[in-house]
Amino acid sequence: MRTEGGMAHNFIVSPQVKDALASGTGVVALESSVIAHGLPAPVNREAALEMEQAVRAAGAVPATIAVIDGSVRVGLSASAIDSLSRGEGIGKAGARDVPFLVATKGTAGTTVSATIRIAALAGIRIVATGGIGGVHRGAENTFDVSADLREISRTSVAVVSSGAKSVLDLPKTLEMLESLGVPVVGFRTGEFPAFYSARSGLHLEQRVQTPIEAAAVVRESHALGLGGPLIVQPVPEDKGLDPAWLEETIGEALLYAEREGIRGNAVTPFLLRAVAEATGGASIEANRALLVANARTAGEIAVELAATAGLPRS
Ligand code: PSU
Ligand code: MN
Repeated sequence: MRTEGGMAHNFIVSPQVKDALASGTGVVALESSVIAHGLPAPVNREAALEMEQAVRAAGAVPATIAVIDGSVRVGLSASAIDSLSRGEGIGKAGARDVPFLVATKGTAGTTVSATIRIAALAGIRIVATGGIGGVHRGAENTFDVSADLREISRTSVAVVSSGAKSVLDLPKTLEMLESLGVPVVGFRTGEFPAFYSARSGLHLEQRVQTPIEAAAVVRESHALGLGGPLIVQPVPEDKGLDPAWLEETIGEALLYAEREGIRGNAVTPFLLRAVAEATGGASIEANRALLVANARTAGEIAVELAATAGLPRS
């Protein structure tokens, strides 16, 4: 993929993203599994474009990442986003899936794990998403723990999310993030957000109030060679779901998934769809709102990171 002398032919950074990186403009990478599998049409396409717009409004340049016909793409055209939004036949790629996809000329939306690995290769330092993958409920039996966690821990790319998806076991996910040595910082919150809902009851020890403070944590994490950090911000207040109602809905979705024998990387998309149906689409509106808010915050942090790049560290 990356050759000694630069980028290989199957690693394509768009001209806009290339220019931004060269001129020291802030860049935010965006994942594309949420487009291909996380949200239904037409909201997926709308949300993808709104996220890009939110990054631009903050003064940074968006770089949506995907694998298309065997090429790793950093920065997508509107037509590429359109084809990912149609979803049918489009794979879901974690970091480990990328080599096979490139070798066989496949196409896939990239999850957080693949997106941050590719972002790091391209020299991008921050990614925005909705909710990261984590430790699934019942993982003590299934061993189902998202590759996002390990990848965040070994990749110095900041991730802005609304915590981990609420279908997961959030206390175990936080424990795992601690074990893996990932800094977890609340952005204007002292509580680990529960994706569709702002409240999880899980206390965060570290909290920042401004993009400048968040950028400082990102720089220091990277200086220490740590992964992440994971910067978490709650869903916008008017779109958040009631935590008790959400829990009830998730309980039903989990039983349904078990009855249907859903396994592997199909679990998360299946559960998100089941929750969307049970909430009459309210979870989709929450998801869209938090994606856009996270893109905006990541854009603001990227601008601060760019502003201070190259200065001597104090
Ligand atoms: N955020 C969303 N919706 C999503 C995802 C994130 O709002 O669908 C995707 C991300 O790509 C994340 C993936 O990496 O879900 C986690 O999938 P899994 O649990 O199979 O690792
Ligand atoms: Mn999994």
